[in-house]
Amino acid sequence: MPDTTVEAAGPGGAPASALDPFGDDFLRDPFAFHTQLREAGPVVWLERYGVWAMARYAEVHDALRNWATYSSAAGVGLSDFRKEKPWRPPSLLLEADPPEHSRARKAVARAMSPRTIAALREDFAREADSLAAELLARGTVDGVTEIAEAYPLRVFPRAVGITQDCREQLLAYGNMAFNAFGPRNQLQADSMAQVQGVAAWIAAHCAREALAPGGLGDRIYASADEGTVTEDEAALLVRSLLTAGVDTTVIGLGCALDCLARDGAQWQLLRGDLSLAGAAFEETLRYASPVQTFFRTTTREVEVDGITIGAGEKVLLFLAAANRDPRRWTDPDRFDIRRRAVGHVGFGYGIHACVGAAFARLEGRGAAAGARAPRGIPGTSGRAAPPPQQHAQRLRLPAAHAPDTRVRPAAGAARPQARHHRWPRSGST
Ligand code: QZP
Repeated sequence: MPDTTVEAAGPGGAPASALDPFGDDFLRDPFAFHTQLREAGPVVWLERYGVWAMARYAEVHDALRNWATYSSAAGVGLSDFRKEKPWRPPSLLLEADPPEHSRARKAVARAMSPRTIAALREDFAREADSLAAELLARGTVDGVTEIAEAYPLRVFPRAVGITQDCREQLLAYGNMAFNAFGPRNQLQADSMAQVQGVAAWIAAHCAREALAPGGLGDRIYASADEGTVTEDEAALLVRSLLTAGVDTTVIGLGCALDCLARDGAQWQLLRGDLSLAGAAFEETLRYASPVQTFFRTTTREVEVDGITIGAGEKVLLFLAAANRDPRRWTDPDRFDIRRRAVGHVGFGYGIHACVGAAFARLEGRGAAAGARAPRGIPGTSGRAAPPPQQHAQRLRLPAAHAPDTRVRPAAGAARPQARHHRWPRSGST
């Protein structure tokens, strides 16, 4: 693919790139473009949007660590909250800096304490086993809708304490939230149109009365009882759970299935040693980066490797490119569940690192327990790669472009096959 990098064409002599990280080609196969961005330099000017990009591990990691210079309070999408009105009241968690962020984070972290997570383990494992049994009894299933979507939607609502009947709302709302991180285009407008009405449903289900006692949602209100957050803040923090808790794990599981379906040897390895389940999920996060990018906004002028980034500028952090930076990883483009994937930035890093990571890992490992099922073998009956779609993250696609991630029972000669589909995700909303 032609390299669009132009040396020294950016501000202050920075390398500039014409790549559009929200464009169809890029979103269809982001990894194909990451090398170009990494090689262009430690920091690159993206002409199209007038923002900076970092795609190397060291710089991404530094920026994530340095929250005081690389702020989240102006939003972590392309839109600058200081100049544009956000589509909803900003998240107290995602779109905030210390000290406000610290207070909010504490309330959520408390609600998802290690003890709470440990208490969920059995429920998650049981649900995985019963889902696996049901699916095996049916034969061929769609891995994206019937595993990657179905499993989180079985365990998440009960753990949080909201109604089990929340599928369409949570999927539509997550879809909107993630599309809102990208440019104002048709995809964003369509998501917004679909989410009308759902916003009210979400707000209603963030209320204390709507949450089952003892669930994660209710536990956030414990901080309101103690006065460390207000009742209104507690509701917004529950909104964070509902926004961030479903799409992310659905995509994560979809990516895991996708990786394993493409590589029969890795799948057999996992089947042969289920203690690799945690490592397989971690390697999926490194290799596939379900959340591909995030912005920060500089609070001051900062110099990065001789290039000066001005104050108040947007910087796009390519988590996915950092996760495959050859400066950091050996054989980075190889999916290998035996590798030590620790240190990946798939969950971010620093003060904003995923607060629900333990919850997500529980789901990742839980779903891998499905590998215990005696006959399950993922294979994909390869439909052609879907047409390009615009999206802020590597997340939803309209149903018409859903990949075929069918999981077949292993009958006789049936073997896992690596096939050519790109998108471990259907978008049924
Ligand atoms: C989304 C919120 C991958 C992250 C962007 C997921 C995410 C985290 C937090 C929120 C939303 O606080 O609403």
